[in-house]
This record gives sequence, C-alpha cells and structure tokens, in this order.
Amino acid sequence: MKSGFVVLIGRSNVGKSTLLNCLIGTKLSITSPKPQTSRYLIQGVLHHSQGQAVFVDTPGIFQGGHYKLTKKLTKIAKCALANIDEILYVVDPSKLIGAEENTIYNLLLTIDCPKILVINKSDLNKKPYLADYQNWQDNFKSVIEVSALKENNIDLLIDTVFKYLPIGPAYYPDGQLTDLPIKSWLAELIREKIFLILRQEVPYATTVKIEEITERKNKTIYIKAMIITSQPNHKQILIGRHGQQLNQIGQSARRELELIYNRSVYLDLEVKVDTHWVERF
Ligand SMILES: Nc1nc2c(ncn2[C@@H]2O[C@H](COP(=O)(O)OP(=O)(O)OP(=O)(O)O)[C@@H](O)[C@H]2O)c(=O)[nH]1
Ligand SMILES: [Mg+2]
Repeated sequence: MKSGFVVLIGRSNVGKSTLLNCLIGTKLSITSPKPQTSRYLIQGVLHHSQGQAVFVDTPGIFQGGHYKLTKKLTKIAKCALANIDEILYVVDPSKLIGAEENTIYNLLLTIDCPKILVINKSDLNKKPYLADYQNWQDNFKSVIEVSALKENNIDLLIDTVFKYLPIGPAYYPDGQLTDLPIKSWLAELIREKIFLILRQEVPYATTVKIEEITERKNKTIYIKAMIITSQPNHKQILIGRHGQQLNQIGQSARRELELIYNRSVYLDLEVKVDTHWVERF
C-alpha cells in the first residue's frame, strides 16, 4: 500500500479546512469566512483502496496582522512542513497574488517533496487571477482546479495525491479518521460558532475549553464548556444582552451536535476572562 503525510498549506481563507473535510468526508476541521480561523494542526485520515493518506490541515500563513496569535499560527503552519511526503498548496483564484502569497510560494519551492497546486473555489463565477496561478505550473507535479465547497474534482485530486505517495505502512488503525481528541473537537465546534456569530476582533481573543462530558441517565449528553477571552471588555459582548449572544452560540453548536449524535445534548456554556491564554498558547 501507499501512505504518507500530506500537508494542506496556504493563505488564510483559501479553503484548506473545507478541503480537508471534503477529502475525509466528515467535518473534522472548523471553517468560517473570517481569516485565521484554524489554530491547530488537524490530521484527517483517508482510508482508501490505494492506501492511507494522512492529510494535515494547518493555520493560514498570514503576514502582518496585529494579533499576538498571528505569529504563533504562522509558526505552527511552517512547522507542519517538516518530515512530510507531499504538499497540497491551496490557493484562491479570486485573490491577487501579493507579497504574502509570493512568500509562501517561495518557501514551498525550497521544500523537496512532491507538490500539487490546488486551485480551489472553481465554483466562483469570477476568478480574475486564475491564469496567474496556472503560470506556476512548472514548479508543481500537477495543477488541479477543485471546489471544496461543491466537492468538484475531488476524486481526481485524491488519485493524484496517491500517485505521488511512497509505499509505506498504515499510520492509523482502520476506521480512525483523526488524531483530534473528542474534547478538542467539541471545543473547536464551539469556537467555530463564535467565529460565525461574533463580529470583528472578539473571536481572535477567544479560546474554548471543555470541562466535562457526561452521559446522563436519559441518554442526554451533558457538555460543560468554558469560553475564555483575553479581553475583559469582550466578556459582556460574548454574553450579550440578557445572555442572548451566548444562547445563540450554544444553540447553534447544540443543534449541530444533536444531528451528529442523534441524541439530545445539554450544552452548558460559561464565559471567563484570562488575560494570559494567548501567551500560553
Ligand atoms: N465559493 C467557495 N467558497 C469556499 C470554497 N472552499 C472554501 N470556501 C469558503 O471560504 C471560506 C474560508 O474557508 P476555510 O476552509 O475556513 O479556509 P481556511 O483556508 O481553512 O482558512 P484559515 O483556517 O483561516 O487559514 C469559508 O467561508 C468557506 O465556505 C470553495 O470551493 N468555493
Ligand atoms: Mg482553516
């Protein structure tokens, strides 16, 4: 069989996490229209007749930005490029190639492993920079246009990934889809709702920790989660008037979880301030 680690790398917002979910066929990684949504390396395992591909989703590489977290996220993404078997460089043809994109492109050229240029968002009507990205083809084994959102051309991408993977062992047992522990995944799901519901800078100062998961007698799943913000003035924004905002976050996460588990879920959310969580991240 063939196997290996395939890293999804690129700027923020190009659709790396959407693509990971699409490749694995289930929602492992959270997504949002805001940049810098992903914060962790998340492995998604594709068990396939040709072998096993372990895809690694990364935080978007981001230049500039004034959040303390930005540098750490870019560092995490770059660390993911060590000891890997293949790179999927994900780009968005509606975005101009600027300094940031060129930095990533030049960084990838220095890495000696098979690289596939994945031009995502092929479903968009306007892709003014498509030809500019296609011009890079000589430095890639293959250039493939896909839509992670509409799941277009994914089979071709998977075949191409396996074409360039080495012969190797299974890294994960049959059936295991990710390395992400359930508590981390639940925390990510709540963080996604915060990214989707709250405006501007609030999500960037926020993290989530799951404190308890228990099954109650009536089969209800009880989840206690702490939303932690580094900004004391964000606490009230997260809670909202009469707790409205927190309710909305909770309801949105609970609805999704109930669909997944096919059980009732009791989600107990609390908000607290910890001005130092980013330093510890
Ligand atoms: N139209 C279209 N939108 C897409 C596609 N793939 C992703 N998106 C959207 O692009 C936005 C960003 O997607 P993400 O998957 O969160 O992007 P990311 O690259 O993981 O972003 P970071 O984690 O911030 O680096 C979301 O609103 C997605 O729905 C696609 O194929 N077509
Ligand atoms: Mg992401």
